[in-house]
Amino acid sequence: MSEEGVLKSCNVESIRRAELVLMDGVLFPEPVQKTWDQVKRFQALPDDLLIATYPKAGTTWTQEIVDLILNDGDADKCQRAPIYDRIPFMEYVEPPPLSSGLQQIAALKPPRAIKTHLPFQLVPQSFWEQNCKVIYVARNAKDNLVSYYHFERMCLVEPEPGTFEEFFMKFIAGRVGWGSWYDHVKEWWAQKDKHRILYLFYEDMKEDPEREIKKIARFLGKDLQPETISKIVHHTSFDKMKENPMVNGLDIPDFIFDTSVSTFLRKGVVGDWKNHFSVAQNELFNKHYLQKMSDSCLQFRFQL
Ligand code: PPS
Repeated sequence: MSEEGVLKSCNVESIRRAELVLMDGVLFPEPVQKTWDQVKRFQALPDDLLIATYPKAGTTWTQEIVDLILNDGDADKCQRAPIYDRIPFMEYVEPPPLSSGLQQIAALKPPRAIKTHLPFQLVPQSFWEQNCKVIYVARNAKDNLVSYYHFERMCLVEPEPGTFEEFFMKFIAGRVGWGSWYDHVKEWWAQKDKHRILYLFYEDMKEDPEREIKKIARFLGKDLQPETISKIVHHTSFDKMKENPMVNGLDIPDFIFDTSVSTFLRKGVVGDWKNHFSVAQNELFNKHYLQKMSDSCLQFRFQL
C-alpha cells in the first residue's frame, strides 16, 4: 500500500493528543516511549549522518537540502518518497498502522541519513563510537516557540498547546516535548568541537542559503558544481518546498495535520515572534533568556 493509502487507513478513532512523559530526565510525547529502549540501543553505522534539531528549528528544510546534496542536486530522485521515509525520525512512532522511525531506518540502504530531536546527552552512544557526522540546526528561541505553538495546534497527535499565553509559559519552563530549548541548543553547542558536528543556524540559512548549503556540502565531502548548488537553493526555497508534496506535509490526512488550523510549512521567516509576543511577554522572555543563556557564549539573531 502507498504511504498515502496507509495513512488513509489509520483508524481515526485511535487518533488523540499525546500526553508528555518523562524519560531519562526529559519530557517527550508518549509515542516516543514505545521504542525508547530500542532507540537507546540503536546501532549506528560509521557512514550514518544524523540531522539533529530541537523541534521546529528547520529540520525538514535541512533534510531536503541534505537529500539533494547526497543526490547531486537531482530533484527527481528526491521525489522518490516523502521526506519522513527518505530521512526517518529515529525516536518517533507514528499512529498505528504506521511504522516506527527505527523500522524505517532498518529499511534504508547505507549511507543513511537520520532525523532526531534528541538532546545531546540522549543520542544513542553508538553514533559517537562510530564517529558519525552530525548536522545540528538551531533557531532563535522566540521564532522556535511560535513555530512550535502553531505546530501543536495543527498536529492533532501532539500535546495540547493551550492558548499562546499558556504555551509561552510551558516553553520557557521546558515543559514541552524534547524538553528545554535552552538546554538543547547549549549542550549541542558545548559538544560541537568534541565530535564531527556541524552547528548551523536557521537565521543564517535564511540570510544566505547558498553559503549554508555550500557549508553542508563541504561537511558531507561533496564537491558540487555552482549550477548544482544554485539548483539546490532553488528547490529548497520556502515557496518551492511549500508546493512540493514530498515535503509539505499535505499527504498527512486532516485528522492528524489539521490544515484548517495551520500548515506544516507555515511562514518560514525570521521575526514572526513580533506578531505574537506582547510587550510584557517580550520583557519577561528577555529577562528569563539572559539568565538561562548566561553560562553559554552561544548567540542568536532574532531578526535579520
Ligand atoms: S519538525 O516538525 O520539528 O520537523 O519541524 P521543522 O521542519 O524543524 O520546522 C518547521 C519550521 O521550518 C520552516 N521551514 C522553512 N523555513 C524556511 N525555508 C524553508 N525551505 C523551510 N522549510 C520549512 C517551517 O515553515 C516551520 O517554521 P514556521 O515558522 O512555523 O513557518
